[in-house]
Amino acid sequence: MRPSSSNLDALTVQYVQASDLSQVLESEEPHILAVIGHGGEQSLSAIGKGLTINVSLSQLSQPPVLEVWRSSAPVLCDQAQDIRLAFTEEAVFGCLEVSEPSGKVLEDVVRASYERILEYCAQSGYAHLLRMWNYFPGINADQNGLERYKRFCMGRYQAFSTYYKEFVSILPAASAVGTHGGPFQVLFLAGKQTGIPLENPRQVSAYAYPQIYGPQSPSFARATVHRTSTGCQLFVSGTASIVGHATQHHGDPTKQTLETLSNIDALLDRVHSEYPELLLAKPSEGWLKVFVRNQADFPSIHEVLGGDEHALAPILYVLGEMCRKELLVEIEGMWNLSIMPNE
Ligand code: 3EB
Repeated sequence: MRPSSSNLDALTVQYVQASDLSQVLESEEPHILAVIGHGGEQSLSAIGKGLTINVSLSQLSQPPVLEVWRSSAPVLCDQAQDIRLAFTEEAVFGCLEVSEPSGKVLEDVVRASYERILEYCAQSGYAHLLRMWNYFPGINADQNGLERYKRFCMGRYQAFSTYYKEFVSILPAASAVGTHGGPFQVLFLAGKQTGIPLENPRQVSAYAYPQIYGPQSPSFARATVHRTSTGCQLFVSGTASIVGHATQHHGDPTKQTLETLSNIDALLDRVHSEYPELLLAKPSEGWLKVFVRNQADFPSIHEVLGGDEHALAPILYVLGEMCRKELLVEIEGMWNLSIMPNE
């Protein structure tokens, strides 16, 4: 994948086979923001460019690939206490990993982590969170009588509501996925320019979910549009088979995948109607990640997404648990958008 000529300062994601990595990194230095491995099949310790992050989710696609985030602008790396950082003039990619101390409830770990990140963003000038990824083990497991995902939502809500009176308008796109083990991990992208949150017309906003889903509703936007003088990105949150606020198609991975695609289509339509000057760039300038709860469902999910008509972008499939036990599949993505030149 090459950067598009119309959008030279694009952020791009590339799925790279381990055997091609050194070649890609050599040609791209110093423009690598992050190299993310899933499942620990590859050793990342020797990379030394951008952030190296291991997420404890095994890949279903073959051959295994690494997720490489890069910018066409030069990248510098730094560390702010326990947050690892890779930044350009315009944006920062960060990673915070915290092992959960035994005896501490998850919301306390999450609140403290989010407060650290919000504080860093405010102080650094990269004040606008655009996209966040949350990974932690046992997402559906019970901790002292409450599901860990619900505890996660409590901690995140507490941090956002402490920092912002009206936080709905600043919420980033997000994903929250259960891993097979390891620390609580937050990956984030923040920018100097604000991100514009977008909601899905087919879905109740997650921050307005009723209490049946947990004591605090999930604090994220369905998507964020990030527009700067040099480029424009659309970040789409983990999207699932939810219409209104209810899970659809219990037990049916094929129908859940189709419903999820309808949700993503509805979001893309909304982008198109609200910002007619923004054009979805070529599919190869986007990137999708599909989280699959049960390995046995992979063939049917792959069959739906493998079809040409849905070949929106390159896809990475990983095994991961979603926040509701009934959800079998979740899809997220990022696209570079072209800005139509003024006539
Ligand atoms: C949903 O739509 C599915 O809590 O950060 C998707 C993306 C979901 C992000 C989060 C949760 C989160 O409610 C679950």
